[in-house]
Amino acid sequence: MFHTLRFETIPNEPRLTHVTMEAIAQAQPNIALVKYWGKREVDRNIPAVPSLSITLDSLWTRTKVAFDPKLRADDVSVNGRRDASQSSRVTALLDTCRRRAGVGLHAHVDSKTNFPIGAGLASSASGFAALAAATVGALAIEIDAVELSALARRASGSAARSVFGGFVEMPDALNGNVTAQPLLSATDWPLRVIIALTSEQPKPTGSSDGMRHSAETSDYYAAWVDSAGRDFMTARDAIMERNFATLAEVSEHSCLKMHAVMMSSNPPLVYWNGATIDCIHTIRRLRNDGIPAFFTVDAGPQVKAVCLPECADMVHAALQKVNGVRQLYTSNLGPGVRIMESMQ
Ligand code: 2P0
Repeated sequence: MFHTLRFETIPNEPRLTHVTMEAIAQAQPNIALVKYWGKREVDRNIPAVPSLSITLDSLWTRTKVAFDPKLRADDVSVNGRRDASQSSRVTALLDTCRRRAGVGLHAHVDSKTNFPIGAGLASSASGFAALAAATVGALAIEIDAVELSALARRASGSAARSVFGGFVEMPDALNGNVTAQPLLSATDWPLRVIIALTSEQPKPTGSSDGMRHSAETSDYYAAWVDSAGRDFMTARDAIMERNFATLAEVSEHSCLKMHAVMMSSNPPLVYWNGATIDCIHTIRRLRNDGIPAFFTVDAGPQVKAVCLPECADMVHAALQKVNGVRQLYTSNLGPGVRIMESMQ
C-alpha cells in the first residue's frame, strides 16, 4: 500500500523557492488478463469495461518530478530525450496536483525505463503511475492509494492498476468513479511472466485513439462490452481459487476478443506480426502438452506468457526458438508504486 507517502505540512508558496520540492517514484508495468479496451466517458477517462491485471517486478519506470521556480513551462524528458508526445497528459496530471496543493510552479519531469517504451509493454501504465506518485510526493499532498489510483487513471487507464502490486482489479464505475484495488498479493500466488519482444518499433496507433476507433467502427464492440463483466468475474474467482486452467482459458479468451474488436475496426487495427502468432501457437502447444502456461497480447506485437514458476525455463526455451523473437524478459509478480531515494 502507499501509506509511506504522508507528509506533515504542505509548504506555503512564498517558501517554495527555499525547499526542495522533488520526489522520485518507481512503478512497474502491469499485464491485463481481462483487458481494458474502450471508454465509457472520454473526458474523465472512465473505462467501458472492468479489467484485471498482474503487476510485474523486473521491468520498471523511475520518474523524478522537481518543481522549479525558474521554469516557464513543464519540461518532460523520457530516457534522456525531451518528449512532447505525452506532454498534454503529463501537464494535465501536474495541473490537478498543483491546484490541490495551491502551487503555481512548473516542473522538470525526468523519466527512465529499463525496457522499450510505446511498443505494447505497458510503459504508459508504469509511467503515469510513477508520475502520479512522484508528483504528490514532490508537492507533499496527503493521498491514499485508492485516490492515487484514480489520479493515475485520469492520465492513463492502465496506470491505475500499476499503483498496486500482485493481482489487481479495476471493477466497473462505482458512483461515476473508477479506481483499481489489490485483489491478491504477489506472494499469494507467485506466477511467472515471460515476455517475448518481437519488435521494438513504436505501435502505429496509440491505445486511446485505437479505443475510440473501435467504439466507432467495430460491429463487435457492443458484444465485447457486454461480455466483459462475465470474464472479469470468472477470472476473479479463478484467482481467488488459484485455478490456473480457468484463468488460462478466460485470459486468452479476453485477449482474443479484444484483438477481434481491434481487427474488426474499420480500417482494421492489426497489432500483430508473424512472430506474434507463432508465439501464440507455441504457448498453446505447450498447454495442450500439459504445461501450465497461457498467452496474452496487448496493443502491440509482444507476447506475454504467464506460467507457474516451475515451468518458466521450459516456456522460455520454447519461445527462444521462435523465429522473430528478438529478446525475452522474465519477471515475477511485483509490488506497487513506491517512493525511491534515487534514480539509480
Ligand atoms: C489493458 N490496454 O487492459 C489494455 C490491453 C491496451 C491493451 O490498458 O487511453 O494506454 O491511456 O486509458 O492506459 C492501454 O491502456 O489507455 C490498455 P488510456 P492505456 O492493459
